[in-house]
Amino acid sequence: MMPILFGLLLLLTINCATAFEVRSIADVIPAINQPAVSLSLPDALPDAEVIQGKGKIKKAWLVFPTDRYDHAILGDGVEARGVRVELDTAQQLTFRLPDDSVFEDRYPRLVDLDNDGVEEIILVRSYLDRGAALMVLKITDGAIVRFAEADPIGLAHRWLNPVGVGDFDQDGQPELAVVITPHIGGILTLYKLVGDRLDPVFRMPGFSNHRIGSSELGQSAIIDFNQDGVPDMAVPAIGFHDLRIISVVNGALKEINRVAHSSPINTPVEVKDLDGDGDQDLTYGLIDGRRIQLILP
Ligand SMILES: [Ca+2]
Ligand SMILES: [Ca+2]
Ligand SMILES: [Ca+2]
Ligand SMILES: [Ca+2]
Repeated sequence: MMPILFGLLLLLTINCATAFEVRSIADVIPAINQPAVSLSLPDALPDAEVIQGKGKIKKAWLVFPTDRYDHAILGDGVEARGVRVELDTAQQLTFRLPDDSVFEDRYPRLVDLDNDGVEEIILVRSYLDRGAALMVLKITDGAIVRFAEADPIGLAHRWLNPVGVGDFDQDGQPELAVVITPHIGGILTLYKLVGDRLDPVFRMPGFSNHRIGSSELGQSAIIDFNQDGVPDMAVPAIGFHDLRIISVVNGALKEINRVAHSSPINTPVEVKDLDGDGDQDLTYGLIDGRRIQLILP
C-alpha cells in the first residue's frame, strides 16, 4: 500500500534558530519497529529483543525468564534474571542477577560509556522490594561484571524507562537519560558515571515514555533537534499529546521546543532521515491514525 499524503498541515517557527515542518500523513504505514523476537536462542526471555552490536559485542539479549516479580508493567509477569552476549569471537558470556532483583526490561542498550572501544550494557534492574534502578554492565577479562548503578527508586513496583545516552551538557562525558515513574508523573533524570555509581545530575518533571502494560519501550528518542551539534531529548509530556524537546541550557534542563497534537502519541518515536537530506528527522503515530513527520532543516 502506498502512504496517502494528506499534505503539509503547517509550518512552525518556534524561535529564530529553529524552523521545522510538521507533516501529517494518513497512517497506512504498518506498525513500525516491531522487535525481532528471538524464537530460537536458548534461555531467552519470551519477548526478548535481540540487539545487534556493531563492535566486539555481536548480539545481546535477556535470558532466564522468571515470574518472581509480580509487576507486569511490560505486559506480562515474566522478567529476566540475566543477560547474555555473543562476542565477535563467537564466545558467549552470561551475567546473572542475585535473587533480590530482575531485569524489568526487554533488551540491553549497547553504548561505549568509558571510551575504551567496547560497548557497555545498559539495563533496567528492578529490586523486588525497592523498585527500578538503571544499571551498567561491562565486559572485563572475559566476563560480564557490574560497572555502575543508580540508587533504586525506593519502592517496589516503581519503574523507569531509558531515553538514551548523549553528552547533553558538553562536558565530554556521557549522560544517561531516563524517565523515572513514567506512569505516575514521570521525571526526566540524567545520570553521570561517578566511579561505580550513576549519580542523578539533572531532573525535570512532566514526562511519560511508556504506557502501562505495553511492551513498547521506544516512545522517546535522542536527536539534535535544533541542529547546534548538541544532542537533545524528544520525550512526550504526561498524557502523550505533546512531544517536548529538552536540552541542557546554562546548566539545567530546559524545554527548547514543544510539538502539540490533538491526539496522543501511541507509537515509538523514531529517528530517521525522512527527506533524504542526510540529517535526521522524527516520526511517530497518533491514536487517531495520523502519522507525524517532523522534518528538521
Ligand atoms: Ca566501554
Ligand atoms: Ca556530558
Ligand atoms: Ca541540539
Ligand atoms: Ca532529513
